[in-house]
Amino acid sequence: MKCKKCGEKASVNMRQHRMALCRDHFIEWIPEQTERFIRKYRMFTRDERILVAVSGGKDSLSLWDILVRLGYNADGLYLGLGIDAPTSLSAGSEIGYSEESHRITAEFAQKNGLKLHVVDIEKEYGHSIPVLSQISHRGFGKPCSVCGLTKRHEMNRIARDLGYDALATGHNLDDEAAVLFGNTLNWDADYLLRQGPVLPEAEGLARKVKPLCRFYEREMTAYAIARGIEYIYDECPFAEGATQVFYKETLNRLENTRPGVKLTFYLRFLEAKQNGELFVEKETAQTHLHPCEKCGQPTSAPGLCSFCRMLEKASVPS
Ligand code: Q46
Ligand code: ZN
Ligand code: ZN
Repeated sequence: MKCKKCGEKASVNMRQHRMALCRDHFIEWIPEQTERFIRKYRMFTRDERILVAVSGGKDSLSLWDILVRLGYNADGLYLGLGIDAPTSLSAGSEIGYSEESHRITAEFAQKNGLKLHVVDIEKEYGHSIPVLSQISHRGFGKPCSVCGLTKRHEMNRIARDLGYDALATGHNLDDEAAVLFGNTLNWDADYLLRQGPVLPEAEGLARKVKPLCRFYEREMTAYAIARGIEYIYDECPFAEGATQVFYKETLNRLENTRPGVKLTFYLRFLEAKQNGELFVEKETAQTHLHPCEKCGQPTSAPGLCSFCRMLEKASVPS
């Protein structure tokens, strides 16, 4: 395989684009494409301040790297989830997942002279995510539901408190296609209507953007390696067995026989949504939101938002 741009030996072959590139052209191509997506979906401009949610994984660190290379004003936010010490919920989490991902993220920021905000959930709310999950009895023995709820709440809180214009996450095409697959299997109208590269700012909610949503996961791995970015290889010990992982594997099997199927699935969905051709006719849930009585973030539940209710159940004063 030869690089499409220079004819040298290619190191990344992208079957879905019928294109192969050498290392040097690949690490130029990724930011060029990202810039195209940022403009196409009107994510943000160079005058705006972006907060990148960084987990220490290849996607979020690559996203931060790309945005900075493109000249955007992007700071990082790391959430310390406390997924380290073994608890009864976490056999096998002895790798010190949170400690290691924090170290990697902090080193990346320092090496590149970037600003990183750190929120330690245990310091902020008295308990780590696995413990909060246990004592609030949410999530059927898995901390992912409390973890997701907490991450959304904290990312929104920091983005708004510190006056950022947009909150960027490193979701790639494999993530988005898996979520879309799940939402379609369940015909979940609310989620389908809200899924996309940009979720606009609304009363109390920061604008959320996903600049990497059209890149395959393996492209992001290739980018991180080609740029020499150190990232955490181990997945969160709780990720194993998650429904999303099963959807990803299913889509990968389809992709192996029909290269490009994942990209088409996602892009056709975005097109249909934009043209009003989705078979779901519902106002987005955001229309009936009001501020939570405790934290002020918008919620559709009466009184407290789900995050504050979870804290209350765990008897943590918020
Ligand atoms: S970090 Fe949190 Fe994930 Fe770990 S506990 Fe589950 S949701 S798997 S992206
Ligand atoms: Zn080349
Ligand atoms: Zn609240």
